[in-house]
Parts: sequence; C-alpha cells; structure tokens
Amino acid sequence: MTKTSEQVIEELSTQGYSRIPRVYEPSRAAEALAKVRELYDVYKNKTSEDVPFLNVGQPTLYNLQNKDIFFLKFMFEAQILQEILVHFLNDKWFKQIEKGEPNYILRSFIARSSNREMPLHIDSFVPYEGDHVFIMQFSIILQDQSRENGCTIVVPKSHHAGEYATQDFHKTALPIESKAGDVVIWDSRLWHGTTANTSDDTRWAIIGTFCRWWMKQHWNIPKTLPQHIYEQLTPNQKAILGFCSIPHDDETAGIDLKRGYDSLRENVDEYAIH
Ligand SMILES: O=C(O)CCC(=O)C(=O)O
Repeated sequence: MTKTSEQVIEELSTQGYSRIPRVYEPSRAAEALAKVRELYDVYKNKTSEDVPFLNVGQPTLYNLQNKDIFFLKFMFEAQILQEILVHFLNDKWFKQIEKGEPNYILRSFIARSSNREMPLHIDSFVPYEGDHVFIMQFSIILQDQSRENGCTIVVPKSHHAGEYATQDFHKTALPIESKAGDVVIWDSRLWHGTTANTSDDTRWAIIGTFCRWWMKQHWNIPKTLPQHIYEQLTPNQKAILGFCSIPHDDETAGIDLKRGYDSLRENVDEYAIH
C-alpha cells in the first residue's frame, strides 16, 4: 500500500476524496470480480422495478452481504478502510461499544458496473457545511477504470459546498483513473458521478456505503442476513452490519437507543419483533 491512513484522512478532509493504490492484490480483486460476475447472472432479473433514476439500466448486484460470506471477508480484510471509517464516522460519545471499536454501520453494499454516464450527485441526501461527516463511500476497484470505461468523477472540495450538485460541472469534474485492487473513498457530500462507458467491457467495482449508527440503512440488513453468514461474524462485524442499532420493540424491551455487544443474540431470528 502506498498511502498511510493519516494521508488518506488528510486528503478526505481537505479534498473530500482519496484514491488508495493497491489495497488489494490484483489477483484478489480478480477473485472478487469472478464472484460478482457469477452472482450477477443469477440475480440480475430479480430486482424490484422501483429503481431510483441514478441506477436505472446500470448493472448492479445488490446486498452483497447476503449473497456470499466472501464479500464481507473481502471488505473486512482491508484494515485501513476500517481505520478511516472509525476516524470519520464513529460517535465518540458512544460508551456501550468500547472506544476505538466501530460504532458506525453499513448502509449498503453493492457491486456496480457502468454504462451510461452517471450524473453528479451527493449521497448524503442533504448538503451541509461542517466537519462532521455522516456518510462515506468506498469503491473497491475490480477492473481498471479510465475515462473510456466509466470511471468515477469527482468535484474536489465540493463536500464543503453546502449545496446540491449541479450538472454544469460534469464536463470539468476530475476523472479518477484507477487500477484493479485500488480503493477510492469519498465523503458522501462530495459531488460525484461517472463518465460513460464507451468500451465493450464491463466496469465492475464494489461500493460500500457507511453511515453513523443512528441513521437508516438502505435495506433491512439485520432482518435479511442469513444465519450461516451471521455465525461467521465477530461481534464488531455484527455491530457494523447494524445488529446493535435495531430499535427496541417497545419500552418493556429496553429504553436506551445505544446498545453494545451484550445485546447481540445467538440467532438472527431472535431479532424478530415478538
Ligand atoms: O460507480 C461509481 O464510480 C460511482 C458510484 C456512485 O456514485 C454511487 O454509488 O453513488
């Protein structure tokens, strides 16, 4: 790896994004690419028709955490990513989970290729100014990205704009050309999108979106995670998947919104509302 977490944190704070070269060996990225291709073939026709306009027609494999334990192991093996997320997304007043352990949660975990250009957008829902980051995304590059095959583009420093993205900047946005095994990470307030993929090939990347423990996950991850995958996770990984952030059924079950590992159950079906 050619960057330290301190360098990445500095770039994220000032520019709003960072490319970390060679987080994964290209051969490891190739393994992930093969899994994505195999599973995309299985799931591509099984998605809801209720698709937001940014995703329409874009090849996407959703909810990787449910599909194969491979993807969670793959994500968690990159220690630097967890260090960066702890720095930006941990709630320092959260006492129920030991200080320094993650208390942020996974919002969504997908693989996406690229075909038409993706408009500039933010993924924080609201633009705001300030140093508190609430949502971050990383893209694990599985195939080399260039302007020709739909690379990620960003408007540096726009995470501090305090405004929604406008398309006037699409042509001048910075293309992030990257290699398989790199990771590109950004503050979700950053204006970002992609170029069009004019090549004959796919452009797969794995996108993990993370948020503060009190925000809403994109899907009901705790309810849908298969038991056999749950059993293979450590308590801190279960917390990242949202298992310490499920609301209590009512006041008889508990009052405190903040919950630690002692609230974790043996089986996923024990989380069902009774
Ligand atoms: O695939 C990319 O490079 C960008 C993805 C993106 O903008 C998103 O998932 O919000």
